[in-house]
Amino acid sequence: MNTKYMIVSGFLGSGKTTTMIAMARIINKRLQDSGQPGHSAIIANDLGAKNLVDADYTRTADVAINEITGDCICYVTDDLVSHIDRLARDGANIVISDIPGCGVGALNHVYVTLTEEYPGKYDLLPLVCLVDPIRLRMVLPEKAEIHLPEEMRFVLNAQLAEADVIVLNKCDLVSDEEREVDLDFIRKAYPDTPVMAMSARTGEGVEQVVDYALSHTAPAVWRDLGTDSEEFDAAEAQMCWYNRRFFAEERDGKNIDFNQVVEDFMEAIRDGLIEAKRNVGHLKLFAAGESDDFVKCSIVGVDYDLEFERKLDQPYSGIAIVVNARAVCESDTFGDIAEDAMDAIKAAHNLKCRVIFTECFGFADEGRRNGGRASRYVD
Ligand SMILES: Nc1nc2c(ncn2[C@@H]2O[C@H](COP(=O)(O)OP(=O)(O)OP(=O)(O)O)[C@@H](O)[C@H]2O)c(=O)[nH]1
Ligand SMILES: [Mg+2]
Repeated sequence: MNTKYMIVSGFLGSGKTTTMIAMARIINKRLQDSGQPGHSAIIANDLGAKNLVDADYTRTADVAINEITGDCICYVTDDLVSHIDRLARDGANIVISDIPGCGVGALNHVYVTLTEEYPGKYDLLPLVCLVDPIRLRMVLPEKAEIHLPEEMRFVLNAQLAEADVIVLNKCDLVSDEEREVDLDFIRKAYPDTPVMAMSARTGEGVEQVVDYALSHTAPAVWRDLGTDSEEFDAAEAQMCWYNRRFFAEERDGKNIDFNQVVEDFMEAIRDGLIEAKRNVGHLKLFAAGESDDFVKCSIVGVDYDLEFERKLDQPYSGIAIVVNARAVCESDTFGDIAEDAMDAIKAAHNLKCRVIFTECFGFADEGRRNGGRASRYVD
């Protein structure tokens, strides 16, 4: 039997990782309950280094996981195939992957390419695009101001336009009436696309989305999404990626509450962004303590609350922290904001910090492409 492969797309912080974990758990339980062999597995895809927050977090969820980092799955088809096949050799019969949250093009670059270059190799399940009700306000008729540049509307619309099924996630955050308004808007804007609603956090509606995905196949037919346009380039050019892993320890070796350190660090970055009049699509942090103790938290925009999915159960004298941001900000400005935030927690909590790695790059920054080769000479 062919391995099934499904892509979950959606804007930064729309809930792709949370959804993939929720879906994988449901599928695994169904397989187990029915005595069928196999399991589902996740491929976490992002730009930048390995061992990012999403992969570390997914590893805490007893779901098989593999990472594709450094590039979007849209441009590394052979790599994607080898990852799917490796997971399949380890017993996975359903593989779910995401694409980076500013990404558009999974339909044309992944599904259509797989169909052309590896015909019949996989059963392609519907391309699920998640949308968060608050982000949706960017494209609703009232075009609410949520402090993201105009070009981001283009990305959000293009993501919805390439979906085989659109899922309004985070329904727990809105009333039933608001949910109906949102669903109605999506149905009218994309009349040919089925629309569903769920909450990956509470689990409401996730079974139905899994049912839909497993009982349909993706048509995988090329669509013009306008990604060769100036608008798309302009949207991408405003994004920066920040990935840092560091070890923070209390200078006198005392055990301290690192949940408070994490909160102060995240809030300091938020304050810096507000001051610079910039925003972040998703700022996330993960740090693992002893055995299965960990802290994971996110902010999906400067206007949103800081959310802890989990807090540490016990204090520590030192802990390795990984922080990732996908921001709408110049990379050098974001780098400075993060540095200031780190200085602030060092002073407030008597910490010393060893940086294990940092990456901070704009999507279109010089020196990122072309194997990193870039130079300028001015007379
Ligand atoms: N209230 C609520 N929060 C959710 C839901 N799904 C995800 N979240 C939260 O939204 C934030 C982002 O979720 P992720 O699953 O990391 O989002 P993502 O799309 O994978 O983010 P990126 O990979 O950075 O683009 C986290 O704080 C989640 O806990 C939901 O259904 N309801
Ligand atoms: Mg994610």
